[in-house]
Amino acid sequence: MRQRRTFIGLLTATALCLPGIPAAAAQTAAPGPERQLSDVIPAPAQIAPNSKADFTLGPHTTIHTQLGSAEAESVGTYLAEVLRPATGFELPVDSSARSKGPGISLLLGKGGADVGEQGYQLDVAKSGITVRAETPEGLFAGVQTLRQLLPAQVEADQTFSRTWTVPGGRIVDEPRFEYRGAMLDLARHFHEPDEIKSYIDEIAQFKINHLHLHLSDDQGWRIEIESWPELTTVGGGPGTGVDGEGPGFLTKAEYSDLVAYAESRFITIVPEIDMPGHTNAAQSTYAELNCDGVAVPPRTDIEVGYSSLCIDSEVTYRFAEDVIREVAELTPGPYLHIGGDEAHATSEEDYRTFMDRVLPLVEKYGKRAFGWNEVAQADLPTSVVPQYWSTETENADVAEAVAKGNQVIMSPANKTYLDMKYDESTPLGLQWAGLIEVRDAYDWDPGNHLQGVGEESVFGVEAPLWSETLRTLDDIEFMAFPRLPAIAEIGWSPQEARDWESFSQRLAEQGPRWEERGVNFYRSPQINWP
Ligand code: TNX
Repeated sequence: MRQRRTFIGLLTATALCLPGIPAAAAQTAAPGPERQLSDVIPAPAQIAPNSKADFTLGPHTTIHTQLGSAEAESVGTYLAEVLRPATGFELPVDSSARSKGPGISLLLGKGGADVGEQGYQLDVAKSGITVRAETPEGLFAGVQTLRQLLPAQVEADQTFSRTWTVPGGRIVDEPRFEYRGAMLDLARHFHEPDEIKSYIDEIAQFKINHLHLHLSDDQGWRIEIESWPELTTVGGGPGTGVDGEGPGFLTKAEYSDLVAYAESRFITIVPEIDMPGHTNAAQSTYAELNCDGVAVPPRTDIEVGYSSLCIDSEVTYRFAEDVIREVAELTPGPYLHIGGDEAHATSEEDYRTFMDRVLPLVEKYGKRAFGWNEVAQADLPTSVVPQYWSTETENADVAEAVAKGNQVIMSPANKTYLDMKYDESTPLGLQWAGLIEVRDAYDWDPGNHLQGVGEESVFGVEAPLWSETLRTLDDIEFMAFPRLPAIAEIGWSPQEARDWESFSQRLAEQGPRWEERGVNFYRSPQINWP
């Protein structure tokens, strides 16, 4: 990681009542901005407020975007679409560099601080706002920051007649880890494409840049595979949800549409096909995937660890290759997750045999393999990324892989599992990894959590959300918010820029924003919601 400049740390001359100024005079002064430059999740790397440089949006504000860049223009269009309903302003997007008027400029290329591929510099001055980045992705991150610097009402879908002021100053920002993920489990309960898109819109605001989709498990198979067509018609058919809900699966067209939608929010889809365990849906659909050639009965209970593909059968590898090939072809992103967790019905030797044959298939079809941390029991090429989900802080296999050069995604279940209950009274969720209140999700450091896995071996962090108990988007939102922003901040912000007091105050301010957007969230008693 590059050296960070130390910047002016602290805040808000605007909020201070300066001695010598009579209170009455202070009251009649123009109101300052509702927000402070530091009121952002994830906390930016560097903040330098300037209370004399607030910018107020107006009916003539234009969004100027980098000349000749269609991508910058589409980020500008996204910003305009976010701001138009509540402000009622026209906010034309202009990529011609002709009009000069007051505005918000989204510029690509050098000219700002060195912020890497994902970072941005945001300058708020009286005359206008400029976001500079090396990539459209960086501009998008800057736009999310800008959005949070406006009053909560900006998130409403009806127009308010009021002032829209952004606090003045400069933010220079880039992520601590390049990978910041969330996961949805479509297998235990299918989630409709529109629900997934809605989740994408929410997590993008916190600079999450990957969405891992858990597409197959014992209960259901949720992605169309043309060479094994009954996986979806039967394996994803009626009654395949945990409580007998269903059918549900993504056609290839729906999956591709989701990939494109996510891409428009700079989120990469990471598909997961879980093998060699968690395969009951496939094995109840196709008899030849069982060693005895007899299809197992379908199951919708929430037991784990009972299913295994037949390791000695060539059909298993034809199946694995067909599935990996078709999913890889559909997926423009660089990663493909092959699960590998809780294969308790597969012997250790068989597990290694399976991984020795299947991991190279992921590479054959052009993808980098992810697997749950059990994959570290196999002989791992250094390109493979184990995703650490265990609750222990020691794991010899993972430490050994890291010593050989593998990187790890950190998802310790007792910190990042969004399906764990908040407290005993949480109506949804499980509690095998413990109860996870907001502060538990926030107060840990992925750079020193797991023995033998230091900062430089951490590829990123991810917050999985398993769906045994979750059906609707409301359910998903209730479990994800407000813990998802905690994980997002851990993944983005420098460790030294974050602390619970500050986070809990900034999180409180997200409450009204979720309310404006109609997002369900858990009103944790740890937070002083306004
Ligand atoms: C463990 S974590 C699982 C999932 C369950 C989850 C429930 C992991 C890799 N496997 O199969 O859905 O717990 O919290």
